[in-house]
Amino acid sequence: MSETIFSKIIRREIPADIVYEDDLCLAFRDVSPQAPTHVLIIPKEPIASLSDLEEKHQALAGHLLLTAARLASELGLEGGYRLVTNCGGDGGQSVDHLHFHLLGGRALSWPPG
Ligand code: IU
Repeated sequence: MSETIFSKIIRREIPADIVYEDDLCLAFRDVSPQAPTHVLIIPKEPIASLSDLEEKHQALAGHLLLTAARLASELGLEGGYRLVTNCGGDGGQSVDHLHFHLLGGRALSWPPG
């Protein structure tokens, strides 16, 4: 896949407010927050979207979800939160590097637009 701005964030070529990093993933605050807490959790491997995950990514996919749940706790989202990934055009995906939005800090409505 072609590279996105998220690869530049991973390499620290452009700044981001990073809240967590390990060998497999990075989490940083969204530049356009849609809730008091809005963090993006991304794999370091440049996978385009959820639809591009393969069997070999099983452990990585689990790691991303577990990291999101742990960050929600560490960021104080005891009242609840939402974890969402937009996939493809109709899903509203604008950056073609898999990312999970962790949103919380206010009551979130449903369904999304
Ligand atoms: P989407 O699900 O692909 O639409 O989400 C992309 C998100 O990436 C969106 O919420 C942007 O505000 C966010 N973002 C960012 O945090 N930093 C950037 O440099 C860019 C996008 I480009």
